[in-house]
Amino acid sequence: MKAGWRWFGPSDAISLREIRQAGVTDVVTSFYNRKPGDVWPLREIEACAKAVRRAGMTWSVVESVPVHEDVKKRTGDFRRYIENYKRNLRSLAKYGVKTVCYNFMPVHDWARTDLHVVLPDGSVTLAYDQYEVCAFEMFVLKRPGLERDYDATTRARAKRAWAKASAKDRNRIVHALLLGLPGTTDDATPEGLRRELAAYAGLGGRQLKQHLYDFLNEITPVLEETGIDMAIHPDDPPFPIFGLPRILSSAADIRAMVRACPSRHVGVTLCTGSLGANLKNDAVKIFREFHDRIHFCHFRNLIHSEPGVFRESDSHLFGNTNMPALMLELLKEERRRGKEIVMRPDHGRMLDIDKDRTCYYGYSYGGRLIGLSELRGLEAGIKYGLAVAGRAKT
Ligand code: DNO
Repeated sequence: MKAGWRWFGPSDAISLREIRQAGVTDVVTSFYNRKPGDVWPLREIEACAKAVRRAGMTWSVVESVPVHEDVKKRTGDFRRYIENYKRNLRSLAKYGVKTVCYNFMPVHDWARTDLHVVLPDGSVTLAYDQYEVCAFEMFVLKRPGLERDYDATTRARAKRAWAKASAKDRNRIVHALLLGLPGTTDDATPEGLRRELAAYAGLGGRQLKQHLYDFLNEITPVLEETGIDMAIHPDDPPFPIFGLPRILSSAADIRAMVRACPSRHVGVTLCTGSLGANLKNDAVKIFREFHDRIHFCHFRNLIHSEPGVFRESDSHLFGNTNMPALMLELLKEERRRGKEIVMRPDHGRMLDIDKDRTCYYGYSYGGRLIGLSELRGLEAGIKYGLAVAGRAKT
């Protein structure tokens, strides 16, 4: 496994030097000031690759090259944006960036309802509660047709929860759901969000998926030419939110994409936190089934109190993803390929060690440092176990 780390560029509170000190070899970054659809100047790409190299690491994964909403809807200027995308892929490949993590989720990248869950030891984590999302949709967004996504029991419970919620709690939910989390462009307002949602009215899941396959098949010649692997990020959460169609929430969705896009360069980012938000998803099984299409990994864990209600775990090892079993699958796949796969510890708790700096939600230094160390320890332990077992056999 190659130790990856998401770096938000020169404005990141965490420096490349600190990242290297964490044991990282592979930096995962992008140009966060650029809008989806923009052409990235070659010299910017070169400068970034050089800065990472100077710091003693490699820029091997770009997360993300955002896909313009026109491409997702196949409206407006989508052809030009696809051409721009291809151009960016070619430029990235020139500087050795051969893995692209991106998503095709309409409007919203990822969502949480609480960004400040304080754990008993004083550290802070993120949480999601589908009843709070449902209440937000009913009372803030006032979204027509939400009965299609939430059954009567869920709606009744959401209503009760909202009635009981203090002004502070309501603000917390609204703020969290409208916030531009890393990956999204700007913070939204309820009106702005309503407008963006309206642009997707009438576009169902099946059609959105077809648009994804069309996009991927259109860029496939460039993937073959450059050797770039496209690693789609699963939906976060992998169930309905705001009435938006979902694109990649389950093994069935990955299966359909793989079937529609025969190139092996078309693959996924195995994000255990996003997939694991739906308890029906089993990351280990998913890894086994699509092993040769897993181009990048985000590892972390979740603790559910019930389906649809969870928080990010205290530890990357423990929660609803069986991390040792998954690590074993990753190591087996690396052996088959004769090549290591980049894994980045995805999110981490906010610890006191970071109290004097502003980190992006989920992207602390201390929390991710622990996560990475745990995962590297797990890897070393499994490798040793395999070696011992191998020797015992001979
Ligand atoms: C959240 C991240 C996502 C991810 C994008 C990739 O923490 O995993 O924002 O970067 O979905 O396009």
